[in-house]
Amino acid sequence: MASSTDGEREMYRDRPVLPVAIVGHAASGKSTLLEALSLALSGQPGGVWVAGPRVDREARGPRVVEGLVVSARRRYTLVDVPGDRSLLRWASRAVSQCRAAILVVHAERSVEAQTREHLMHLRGVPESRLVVFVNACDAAAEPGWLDAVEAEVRESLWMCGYNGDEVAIVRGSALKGRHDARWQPTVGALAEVLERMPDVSWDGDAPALAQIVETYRREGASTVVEVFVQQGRLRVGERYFVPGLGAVRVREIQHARRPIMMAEAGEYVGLRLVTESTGARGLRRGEVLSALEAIEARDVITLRLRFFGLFHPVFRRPVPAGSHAFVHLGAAGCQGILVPPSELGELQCDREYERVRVVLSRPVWAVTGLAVTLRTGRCPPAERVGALPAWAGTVGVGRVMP
Ligand SMILES: Nc1nc2c(ncn2[C@@H]2O[C@H](COP(=O)(O)OP(=O)(O)OP(=O)(O)O)[C@@H](O)[C@H]2O)c(=O)[nH]1
Ligand SMILES: [Mg+2]
Repeated sequence: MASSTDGEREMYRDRPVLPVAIVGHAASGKSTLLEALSLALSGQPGGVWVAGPRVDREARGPRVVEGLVVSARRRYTLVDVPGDRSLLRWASRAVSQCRAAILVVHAERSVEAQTREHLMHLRGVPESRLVVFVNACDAAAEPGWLDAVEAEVRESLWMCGYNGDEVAIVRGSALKGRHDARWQPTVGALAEVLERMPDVSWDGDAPALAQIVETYRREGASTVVEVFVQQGRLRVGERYFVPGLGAVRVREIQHARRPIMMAEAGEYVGLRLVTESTGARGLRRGEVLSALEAIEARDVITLRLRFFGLFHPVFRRPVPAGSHAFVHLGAAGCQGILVPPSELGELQCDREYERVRVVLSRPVWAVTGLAVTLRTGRCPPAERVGALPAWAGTVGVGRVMP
């Protein structure tokens, strides 16, 4: 019954919510850790493994999935980010919403390419809400080797702009940590680090603002989407504005597959929306629902950019001013033209830049601090007649500046 479900949800809502991104190189054990950690957190007195991760993973290929688990002291949304380099854009989505992160490093392979790339992406998550899990220690028995791995991890933390000595590092095994009595305490230790992380203060009383992170079925005027509530509250029956589209009305809200009447800041929820203007186009990933008509959609953004050439000798080719780019802004994707500071003709791929502008092909919601992935490649300057963008890959990450 809906009312008892609501009552159940209310019970957990007295605990603060924390979305945590689980990031790291491909096959480092992130998905395995999500399960082990969910078991550890929900195994505490008063803990509940509420839902997930969602099972539609195989159906839609590797993608971001979330699980909701309640511990003794808070509600965690554990966000599993796929590690493959071709899926780096998913990391911008997760990093834009999550206020804490677990970086998974495989004990046998130590720091790898996406370990550093994800770490660069995370900048903005404070040291106090970042923890490194050195996984698969069951397969790398030598303590001397693990000390070396830990040293390399700290060095990478420093390189990526963190105070490497202030970040907690936990050694353990996600695979064995699910049921093996010898390894369970290692996942327990990770759960303890999470429990000690400071709370995030969500602005629950601000006007509602939610970003669409996924769109699903469209049935006539009704569309099912997944959103992350950035601030305020969304309620069933209320109208919200989608810039460039018009008004939508919320018909249903689901949280962890349960119907609820209201969604709160910090939560991922499913919405059934009805578009009020006839003939309207579909809703797009990255668009926002807002209680106010005037929200910050920009067609020029300024970025603080960090190029991966800092670590990869592969990305040494400079990016000329006026290059085509593709930016992932949180969950949104948009084409644009790169405009470096006027004194620079091109951007070196092993640097960090403070004020790179991107002229976007359409207005996109881009609040200050939003995580960005930048794709360029064999990009001819845009003004050349007939020049078409040829995407070659992700070359850097950054954040939106004021
Ligand atoms: N020995 C050992 N193997 C592990 C451990 N954790 C994960 N694995 C194995 O490593 C492989 C990859 O694990 P996943 O959890 O799928 O890794 P992932 O990081 O989610 O991979 P992607 O999503 O592809 O980036 C699987 O075969 C796991 O069984 C561990 O603690 N010890
Ligand atoms: Mg995985």
